[in-house]
Amino acid sequence: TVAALAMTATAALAEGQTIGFSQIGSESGWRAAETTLTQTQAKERGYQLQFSDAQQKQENQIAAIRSFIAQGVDAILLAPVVATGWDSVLEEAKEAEIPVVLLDRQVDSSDDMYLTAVGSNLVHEGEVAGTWLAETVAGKDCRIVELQGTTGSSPAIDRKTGFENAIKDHANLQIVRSQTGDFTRAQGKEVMESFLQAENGGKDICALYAHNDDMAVGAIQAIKEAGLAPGKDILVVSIDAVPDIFKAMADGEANATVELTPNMAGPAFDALEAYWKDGTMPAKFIQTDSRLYTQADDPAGEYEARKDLGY
Ligand code: GYE
Repeated sequence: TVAALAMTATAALAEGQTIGFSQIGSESGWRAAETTLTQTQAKERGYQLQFSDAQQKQENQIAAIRSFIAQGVDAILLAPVVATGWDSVLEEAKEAEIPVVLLDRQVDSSDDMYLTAVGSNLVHEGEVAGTWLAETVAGKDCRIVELQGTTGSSPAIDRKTGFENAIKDHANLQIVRSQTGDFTRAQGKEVMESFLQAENGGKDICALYAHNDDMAVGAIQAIKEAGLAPGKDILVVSIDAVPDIFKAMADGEANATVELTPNMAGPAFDALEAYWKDGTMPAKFIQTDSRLYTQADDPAGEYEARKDLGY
Protein backbone atom coordinates (compact mmCIF):
# COMPACT_ATOMS: atom_id res chain seq x y z
CA THR A 1 0.00 0.00 0.00
CA VAL A 2 0.96 3.63 -0.39
CA ALA A 3 1.08 4.10 3.37
CA ALA A 4 3.41 1.13 3.76
CA LEU A 5 5.67 2.43 0.99
CA ALA A 6 5.76 5.86 2.59
CA MET A 7 6.72 4.31 5.91
CA THR A 8 9.54 2.32 4.32
CA ALA A 9 10.80 5.45 2.64
CA THR A 10 10.83 7.38 5.93
CA ALA A 11 12.59 4.53 7.70
CA ALA A 12 15.21 4.33 4.96
CA LEU A 13 15.76 8.07 5.12
CA ALA A 14 16.14 8.10 8.88
CA GLU A 15 18.30 4.97 8.93
CA GLY A 16 21.96 5.74 9.47
CA GLN A 17 21.37 9.32 10.57
CA THR A 18 23.81 10.47 13.22
CA ILE A 19 22.35 12.21 16.24
CA GLY A 20 24.29 13.99 18.95
CA PHE A 21 22.68 13.89 22.40
CA SER A 22 23.91 16.34 25.01
CA GLN A 23 22.53 14.97 28.27
CA ILE A 24 22.74 16.88 31.57
CA GLY A 25 24.09 14.06 33.71
CA SER A 26 22.60 11.36 35.90
CA GLU A 27 21.28 13.34 38.85
CA SER A 28 17.98 11.48 39.13
CA GLY A 29 16.32 8.15 38.41
CA TRP A 30 14.10 9.93 35.94
CA ARG A 31 17.10 11.16 33.96
CA ALA A 32 18.72 7.72 33.89
CA ALA A 33 15.48 6.38 32.38
CA GLU A 34 15.39 9.17 29.80
CA THR A 35 18.97 8.30 28.76
CA THR A 36 18.19 4.58 28.46
CA LEU A 37 14.99 5.19 26.48
CA THR A 38 16.78 7.57 24.11
CA GLN A 39 19.47 4.98 23.44
CA THR A 40 16.87 2.24 22.88
CA GLN A 41 14.79 4.39 20.54
CA ALA A 42 17.85 5.44 18.53
CA LYS A 43 18.89 1.82 18.12
CA GLU A 44 15.42 0.67 17.07
CA ARG A 45 15.28 3.41 14.45
CA GLY A 46 18.75 2.68 13.12
CA TYR A 47 20.44 5.93 14.17
CA GLN A 48 24.01 6.36 15.30
CA LEU A 49 23.73 8.09 18.68
CA GLN A 50 26.66 10.16 19.93
CA PHE A 51 26.04 10.40 23.67
CA SER A 52 27.64 13.05 25.86
CA ASP A 53 27.16 13.28 29.64
CA ALA A 54 27.80 16.86 30.81
CA GLN A 55 28.09 16.08 34.54
CA GLN A 56 25.67 18.94 35.31
CA LYS A 57 27.88 21.56 33.65
CA GLN A 58 26.63 23.91 30.95
CA GLU A 59 30.17 24.48 29.66
CA ASN A 60 30.45 20.74 28.97
CA GLN A 61 27.17 20.85 27.08
CA ILE A 62 28.34 23.77 24.96
CA ALA A 63 31.60 21.95 24.18
CA ALA A 64 29.66 18.79 23.23
CA ILE A 65 27.36 20.70 20.90
CA ARG A 66 30.35 22.37 19.22
CA SER A 67 31.92 18.98 18.70
CA PHE A 68 28.63 17.61 17.25
CA ILE A 69 28.58 20.56 14.83
CA ALA A 70 32.21 19.94 13.85
CA GLN A 71 31.40 16.28 13.16
CA GLY A 72 28.46 17.31 11.01
CA VAL A 73 25.77 15.31 12.82
CA ASP A 74 22.28 15.23 11.28
CA ALA A 75 20.50 16.48 14.41
CA ILE A 76 21.19 17.43 18.01
CA LEU A 77 19.16 16.57 21.09
CA LEU A 78 19.79 18.92 24.00
CA ALA A 79 18.51 18.61 27.56
CA PRO A 80 19.63 22.05 28.79
CA VAL A 81 20.81 22.09 32.41
CA VAL A 82 19.93 25.78 32.94
CA ALA A 83 17.65 28.13 31.00
CA THR A 84 20.04 30.96 30.07
CA GLY A 85 23.26 31.20 28.08
CA TRP A 86 22.44 29.18 24.97
CA ASP A 87 22.17 31.88 22.29
CA SER A 88 25.65 31.62 20.73
CA VAL A 89 25.87 27.86 20.50
CA LEU A 90 22.29 27.54 19.18
CA GLU A 91 23.17 30.17 16.58
CA GLU A 92 26.19 28.11 15.55
CA ALA A 93 24.00 25.00 15.08
CA LYS A 94 21.52 27.03 13.09
CA GLU A 95 24.23 28.38 10.81
CA ALA A 96 25.42 24.81 10.25
CA GLU A 97 21.78 23.90 9.41
CA ILE A 98 21.64 21.22 12.09
CA PRO A 99 18.20 20.96 13.68
CA VAL A 100 18.21 21.05 17.48
CA VAL A 101 15.46 19.46 19.56
CA LEU A 102 15.22 20.41 23.23
CA LEU A 103 14.32 17.68 25.68
CA ASP A 104 12.49 18.11 29.02
CA ARG A 105 13.84 21.57 29.97
CA GLN A 106 13.37 24.95 28.33
CA VAL A 107 15.77 27.71 27.30
CA ASP A 108 15.33 31.48 27.37
CA SER A 109 16.55 31.82 23.75
CA SER A 110 14.11 32.73 20.99
CA ASP A 111 12.24 29.75 19.61
CA ASP A 112 13.55 30.12 16.05
CA MET A 113 16.90 28.89 17.39
CA TYR A 114 15.63 25.30 17.64
CA LEU A 115 13.32 23.02 15.69
CA THR A 116 11.05 22.00 18.56
CA ALA A 117 11.00 21.27 22.28
CA VAL A 118 9.55 18.12 23.84
CA GLY A 119 8.52 18.41 27.46
CA SER A 120 5.80 18.79 30.01
CA ASN A 121 4.10 21.97 31.14
CA LEU A 122 6.38 22.49 34.14
CA VAL A 123 4.27 25.26 35.68
CA HIS A 124 1.22 23.03 35.45
CA GLU A 125 3.05 20.21 37.27
CA GLY A 126 3.65 22.53 40.22
CA GLU A 127 -0.01 23.58 40.13
CA VAL A 128 -1.14 19.95 40.20
CA ALA A 129 1.05 19.30 43.25
CA GLY A 130 -0.13 22.45 45.05
CA THR A 131 -3.79 21.82 44.28
CA TRP A 132 -3.49 18.28 45.62
CA LEU A 133 -1.99 19.59 48.87
CA ALA A 134 -4.60 22.35 49.29
CA GLU A 135 -7.41 19.82 48.84
CA THR A 136 -5.76 17.26 51.11
CA VAL A 137 -5.21 19.56 54.10
CA ALA A 138 -8.72 20.95 53.57
CA GLY A 139 -8.44 24.29 55.33
CA LYS A 140 -6.10 23.21 58.11
CA ASP A 141 -2.95 25.25 58.76
CA CYS A 142 0.00 23.77 56.95
CA ARG A 143 3.63 24.85 57.10
CA ILE A 144 5.36 23.63 53.96
CA VAL A 145 9.04 23.07 53.21
CA GLU A 146 10.17 23.07 49.59
CA LEU A 147 13.12 21.29 47.97
CA GLN A 148 13.93 23.09 44.73
CA GLY A 149 15.59 21.57 41.69
CA THR A 150 18.84 22.79 40.15
CA THR A 151 19.16 26.56 40.49
CA GLY A 152 18.49 28.33 37.20
CA SER A 153 16.92 25.28 35.55
CA SER A 154 13.50 25.74 33.98
CA PRO A 155 11.86 22.96 36.05
CA ALA A 156 13.06 24.55 39.30
CA ILE A 157 11.77 27.96 38.27
CA ASP A 158 8.47 26.75 36.81
CA ARG A 159 7.60 24.11 39.39
CA LYS A 160 8.07 26.73 42.11
CA THR A 161 5.86 29.21 40.27
CA GLY A 162 3.14 26.64 39.60
CA PHE A 163 2.99 25.47 43.21
CA GLU A 164 2.88 29.05 44.48
CA ASN A 165 0.05 29.83 42.03
CA ALA A 166 -1.97 26.93 43.40
CA ILE A 167 -1.60 27.84 47.07
CA LYS A 168 -1.70 31.63 46.90
CA ASP A 169 -5.42 31.87 47.62
CA HIS A 170 -5.18 29.47 50.57
CA ALA A 171 -4.12 31.51 53.59
CA ASN A 172 -3.73 28.29 55.61
CA LEU A 173 -0.87 27.12 53.35
CA GLN A 174 2.53 28.71 53.73
CA ILE A 175 5.99 27.84 52.40
CA VAL A 176 8.23 28.38 55.42
CA ARG A 177 11.53 27.11 54.01
CA SER A 178 12.75 26.65 50.46
CA GLN A 179 16.18 25.60 49.26
CA THR A 180 17.78 23.77 46.37
CA GLY A 181 18.59 20.06 46.62
CA ASP A 182 19.88 20.02 43.03
CA PHE A 183 17.45 17.22 42.02
CA THR A 184 19.57 14.58 43.85
CA ARG A 185 18.72 12.12 46.61
CA ALA A 186 21.83 12.96 48.62
CA GLN A 187 21.13 16.68 48.69
CA GLY A 188 17.42 16.12 49.23
CA LYS A 189 18.31 14.24 52.40
CA GLU A 190 20.91 16.73 53.55
CA VAL A 191 18.71 19.81 53.06
CA MET A 192 15.73 18.07 54.66
CA GLU A 193 17.89 17.37 57.72
CA SER A 194 18.53 21.10 58.06
CA PHE A 195 14.81 21.87 57.59
CA LEU A 196 13.90 19.36 60.32
CA GLN A 197 16.45 20.81 62.69
CA ALA A 198 15.22 24.37 62.10
CA GLU A 199 11.56 23.38 62.48
CA ASN A 200 11.40 21.93 65.98
CA GLY A 201 12.78 18.54 64.94
CA GLY A 202 10.22 18.50 62.15
CA LYS A 203 7.18 18.83 64.43
CA ASP A 204 6.38 22.22 62.92
CA ILE A 205 6.40 20.90 59.35
CA CYS A 206 3.12 19.73 57.86
CA ALA A 207 4.22 18.96 54.30
CA LEU A 208 7.20 18.61 51.97
CA TYR A 209 6.98 19.68 48.35
CA ALA A 210 9.98 18.39 46.35
CA HIS A 211 10.61 19.37 42.73
CA ASN A 212 11.45 15.73 41.97
CA ASP A 213 10.92 12.28 43.44
CA ASP A 214 14.60 11.60 44.06
CA MET A 215 14.91 14.53 46.48
CA ALA A 216 11.68 13.34 48.14
CA VAL A 217 13.12 9.84 48.57
CA GLY A 218 16.23 11.31 50.23
CA ALA A 219 14.05 13.53 52.43
CA ILE A 220 11.87 10.57 53.48
CA GLN A 221 15.01 8.92 54.84
CA ALA A 222 15.85 12.07 56.80
CA ILE A 223 12.32 12.26 58.23
CA LYS A 224 12.51 8.65 59.39
CA GLU A 225 15.91 9.23 60.99
CA ALA A 226 14.39 12.19 62.84
CA GLY A 227 11.84 9.78 64.36
CA LEU A 228 8.83 11.02 62.41
CA ALA A 229 6.57 9.18 59.97
CA PRO A 230 6.85 10.45 56.39
CA GLY A 231 3.50 10.37 54.62
CA LYS A 232 1.68 10.82 57.95
CA ASP A 233 3.43 13.31 60.28
CA ILE A 234 4.80 15.09 57.21
CA LEU A 235 2.93 14.81 53.91
CA VAL A 236 5.17 14.27 50.87
CA VAL A 237 4.31 15.43 47.35
CA SER A 238 6.76 15.44 44.44
CA ILE A 239 7.12 15.10 40.67
CA ASP A 240 8.36 12.45 38.15
CA ALA A 241 6.63 9.14 39.09
CA VAL A 242 9.82 7.06 39.33
CA PRO A 243 9.53 3.46 40.63
CA ASP A 244 10.98 4.27 44.06
CA ILE A 245 8.36 6.88 44.86
CA PHE A 246 5.65 4.31 44.14
CA LYS A 247 7.40 1.97 46.54
CA ALA A 248 7.35 4.73 49.17
CA MET A 249 3.68 5.41 48.40
CA ALA A 250 2.85 1.70 48.73
CA ASP A 251 4.57 1.78 52.16
CA GLY A 252 2.55 4.86 53.17
CA GLU A 253 5.69 7.04 53.27
CA ALA A 254 4.91 9.32 50.31
CA ASN A 255 1.51 10.70 49.34
CA ALA A 256 1.43 11.94 45.76
CA THR A 257 3.50 12.38 42.62
CA VAL A 258 2.95 14.01 39.23
CA GLU A 259 4.01 11.83 36.30
CA LEU A 260 6.62 12.95 33.79
CA THR A 261 7.28 10.50 30.95
CA PRO A 262 10.97 9.67 30.43
CA ASN A 263 10.19 9.00 26.76
CA MET A 264 11.02 12.42 25.37
CA ALA A 265 13.05 10.91 22.51
CA GLY A 266 10.10 9.17 20.86
CA PRO A 267 8.22 12.39 19.99
CA ALA A 268 11.57 14.09 19.21
CA PHE A 269 12.56 11.43 16.68
CA ASP A 270 9.05 11.42 15.14
CA ALA A 271 9.34 15.19 14.60
CA LEU A 272 12.82 14.85 13.08
CA GLU A 273 11.70 12.08 10.72
CA ALA A 274 8.79 14.17 9.42
CA TYR A 275 11.15 17.13 9.01
CA TRP A 276 13.75 15.09 7.10
CA LYS A 277 11.09 13.51 4.91
CA ASP A 278 9.46 16.61 3.48
CA GLY A 279 10.46 19.59 5.59
CA THR A 280 7.41 19.37 7.88
CA MET A 281 7.86 21.90 10.65
CA PRO A 282 6.72 20.55 13.99
CA ALA A 283 4.93 22.68 16.59
CA LYS A 284 7.46 24.63 18.68
CA PHE A 285 6.38 22.74 21.78
CA ILE A 286 5.37 19.07 21.92
CA GLN A 287 3.72 18.66 25.29
CA THR A 288 3.68 15.44 27.30
CA ASP A 289 0.98 14.62 29.90
CA SER A 290 1.09 15.34 33.64
CA ARG A 291 -0.97 12.90 35.64
CA LEU A 292 -1.36 12.88 39.42
CA TYR A 293 -0.94 9.60 41.33
CA THR A 294 -1.85 9.16 44.98
CA GLN A 295 -1.82 6.21 47.39
CA ALA A 296 -5.27 5.33 46.04
CA ASP A 297 -3.85 4.61 42.56
CA ASP A 298 -2.34 1.17 43.16
CA PRO A 299 1.25 2.29 43.86
CA ALA A 300 2.47 -1.31 44.21
CA GLY A 301 1.19 -2.08 40.72
CA GLU A 302 2.69 1.11 39.31
CA TYR A 303 6.03 0.16 40.85
CA GLU A 304 5.91 -3.27 39.19
CA ALA A 305 4.94 -1.76 35.85
CA ARG A 306 7.90 0.66 35.85
CA LYS A 307 10.74 -0.99 37.65
CA ASP A 308 12.34 -2.46 34.50
CA LEU A 309 11.94 0.60 32.30
CA GLY A 310 15.50 1.77 32.65
CA TYR A 311 15.15 3.68 35.93
O1 GYE B 1 11.99 16.12 36.81
C1 GYE B 1 14.24 15.67 37.33
C2 GYE B 1 15.43 15.77 36.51
O2 GYE B 1 14.36 18.27 33.60
C3 GYE B 1 12.08 17.99 33.99
O3 GYE B 1 15.22 16.89 35.67
C4 GYE B 1 13.44 17.40 34.18
C5 GYE B 1 13.85 17.12 35.60
C6 GYE B 1 13.22 15.92 36.26
O4 GYE B 1 16.61 15.54 37.03
O5 GYE B 1 14.12 14.48 38.00
